[in-house]
Amino acid sequence: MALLPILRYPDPRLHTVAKPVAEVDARIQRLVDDMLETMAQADGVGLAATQVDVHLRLIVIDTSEGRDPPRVLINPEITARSAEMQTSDEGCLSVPTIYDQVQRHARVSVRAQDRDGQWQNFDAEGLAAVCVQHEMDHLLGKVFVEYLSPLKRERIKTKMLKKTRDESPRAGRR
Ligand code: K1U
Ligand code: ZN
Repeated sequence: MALLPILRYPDPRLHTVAKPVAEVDARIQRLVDDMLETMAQADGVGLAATQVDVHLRLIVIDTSEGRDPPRVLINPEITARSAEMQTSDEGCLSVPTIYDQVQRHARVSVRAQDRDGQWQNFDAEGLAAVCVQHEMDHLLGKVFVEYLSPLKRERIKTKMLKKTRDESPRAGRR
């Protein structure tokens, strides 16, 4: 297994729309395993393939604090959304150190293939519902900061560019 580099906002590749996975083969299973390792190492509760610069409809989620195995969602679709909404703090491994409030559906029903290519259905609420909607936005090229005001978004963009420069001061120099 391998740790994959995570794209950082405002990298334009985060706005790529992912394509469906045609076949769940050994290459996809290896990507799943690498994404699970990358998510765990980064202390995340979710990760979308978009964030590791692979533009396929694949996400992994682990919101159960070790009680259940992580969920692998290949070609996920939301089949039902609650009318009730909830507002909660969100973070993103592609926008480190930034947390802000986002309103989402309180419950969603999801249909997706698992690591073996089998179709599964499940209902999510609480953090799992937030995480599914956040990760599915990534597959559409949307980052959670796009729900915030233009002013906040510009401040975050500036902060992330500075953070990236400070962490690798030689990058981009001639
Ligand atoms: O970058 C990502 O897409 C992963 C992201 C998922 C997420 C967490 C919480 C709300 C929405 C989306 C993270 O894992 S952020 C870091 C984190 O571990 C966390 C943040 C807030 C609450 C719980 C966990
Ligand atoms: Zn994210």
